[in-house]
Amino acid sequence: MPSPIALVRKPGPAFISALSGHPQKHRIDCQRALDQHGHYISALRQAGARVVILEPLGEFPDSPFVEDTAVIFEREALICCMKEPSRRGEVESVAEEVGNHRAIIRLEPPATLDGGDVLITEQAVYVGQSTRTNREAVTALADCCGKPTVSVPVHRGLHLKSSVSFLGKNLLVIDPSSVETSSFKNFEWIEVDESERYAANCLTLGNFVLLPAGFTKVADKIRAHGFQVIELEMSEFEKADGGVTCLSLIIF
Ligand code: CIR
Repeated sequence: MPSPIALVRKPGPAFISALSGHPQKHRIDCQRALDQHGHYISALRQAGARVVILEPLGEFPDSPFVEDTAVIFEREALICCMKEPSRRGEVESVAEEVGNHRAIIRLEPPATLDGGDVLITEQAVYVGQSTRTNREAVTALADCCGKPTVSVPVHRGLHLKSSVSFLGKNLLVIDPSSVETSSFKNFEWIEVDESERYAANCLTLGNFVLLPAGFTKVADKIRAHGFQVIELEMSEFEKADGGVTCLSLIIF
C-alpha cells in the first residue's frame, strides 16, 4: 500500500490571533508552537506518512488547522465552506494541492462545514452538528461520500472530532459526555474521562496513534489494543482550540 500523504501548514506569527475560547488563548507562544509542529511532522513521518508542508498563510491565523478545510474521500475531496469568515480564505491553496490527488467538489453556501466535524469510518460517515457545521452540509456530504451519513449532535467542544476519534478495528476513543453517543453503539469504545478530555482527539496512521502527551490512562488503554502511541506536546495548539487531527489532512 502506498504511504499516505499528510498535508500540514506551519504556524506563522499570525497564529497568536487564532480563534479560541480557551482561557489561555492570550498566552500562545509562536516559537513553541513551531517547535511542537516540527515534532508533529516527525511523528507523521515515523508513522509512515509522506509529509507535504504548505507555506504559512500570514493573513490567516488558523491556517495550521488544515483538517478543517477539506474532507478526503476515496476518489473525491469536498472543499469546505467554513462558517468563520476569517477562515474562508484558507481553502484555496489546500484545494490546489488536494486537486493533484482527488477530483474536487466545492461545498456551497448556505452549507457550512469544518472538516473537524467529519468522522469517516468503514461503514458510515458521522457529521457533527456543532456551531460550525449545519444540516445543509450533512445533506451535501450524503450526496458525495458514497456511504450512509449520520448526523451527530455535539454538546460540548468545538467539533465532533474534538470528542470522538476512530482508530480502525471498529474501535473509537470517545468522551461520551460531549456528544450524542447513541449513533456509536455498534463500536467498541475507549472511554475518556473528564480529566483526559483533550486526548479524545487523536490521529491513527496504520498501527500508530498520535496522542497529546500526558494523558496516561487513555494512552495505556490504546496501547492495550496493540497500537504504538506517539505522545506529542500540544500546549500551544490546545490554547487555540486545536487538537492532533486538526493539524493535518490525510490523503490515503
Ligand atoms: C478554530 O476555532 O477554528 C481554530 N482555532 C481551531 C480549529 C481546530 N480544528 C479542528 O478541531 N479540526
